[in-house]
Amino acid sequence: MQNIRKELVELISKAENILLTTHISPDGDGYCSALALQRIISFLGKSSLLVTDDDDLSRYNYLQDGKSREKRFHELKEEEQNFSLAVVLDCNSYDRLGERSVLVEKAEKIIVLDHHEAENGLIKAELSYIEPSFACVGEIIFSLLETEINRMPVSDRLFVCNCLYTTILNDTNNFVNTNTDADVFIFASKLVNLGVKPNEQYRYFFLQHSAEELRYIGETLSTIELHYQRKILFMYSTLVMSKKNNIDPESIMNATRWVQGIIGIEVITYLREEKEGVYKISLRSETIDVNRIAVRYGGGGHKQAAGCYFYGTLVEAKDKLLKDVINALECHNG
Ligand SMILES: [Mn+2]
Repeated sequence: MQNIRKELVELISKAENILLTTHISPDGDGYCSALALQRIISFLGKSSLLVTDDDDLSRYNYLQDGKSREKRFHELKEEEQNFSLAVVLDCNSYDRLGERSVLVEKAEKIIVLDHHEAENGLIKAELSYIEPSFACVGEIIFSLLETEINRMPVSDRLFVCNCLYTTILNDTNNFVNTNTDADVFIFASKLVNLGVKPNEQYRYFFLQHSAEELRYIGETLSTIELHYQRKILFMYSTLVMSKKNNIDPESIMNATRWVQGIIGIEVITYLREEKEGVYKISLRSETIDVNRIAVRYGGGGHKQAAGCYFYGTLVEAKDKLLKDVINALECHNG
């Protein structure tokens, strides 16, 4: 860890211009750890640019204080696409960078900080720290740069800590996912010591629903089906549902959060229509390794939460997926 820290600080201090980026459909871990790292990097005297796709990230606006430097990939002019250092967070695979993979490929040096299982298309990097034992990438950043964070001016430090706390909220689902361990609580308590107010951060992150969002979720929940002796929950959202409720599904939390804890359910399978013939699949399970299923579809994630895309009809997606999930459950049960 000490060596990683040294290398990290050295690579940053030698870099001319730094790219920060994360996986497609950025989440509260990838995006907020990038916001935090950017502020730490600027404390180290370097500027960096956080580049994302066109996703609606407005649900994170409450964190912002106007000092972050961000651009959308399509806004970058040709001459703005060269970086001396690319830092990839919460992602270890070119496949999950989407179009932004060209930026990383072109960068002179690359750092990867991640906690996912190593995926297809692994990014070759000068410094690659992929450690699935961390609950979130925010925890990796804090472990590596705690000294710097403690030295930062109060307002910047609070910004960093709120962003890092959000990475915990996102990846542990407010300390309930199985990745919640003693280290997460120690990390969180340090952030609270530095001024984070857990009640506020929880409210901002989890409770900002519009009535339309809940109506959309309600319509999604009304599609729930149970399969395989009620062990598999299947549900879906359609474009009609999101249009009718004026919802951008990317801008709200994944609907699977509303069906966790249903008695007897071992696997949650959620399909969301992205455009005609394209479905985004979310898999959740505490019994089987759903990452192994997602990888087969070109996706990935964690053992207990993973995602991928399916090209075809809803019926085809459902048939194929249920077969794969049932297979995995049968293997698991021997
Ligand atoms: Mn993560």
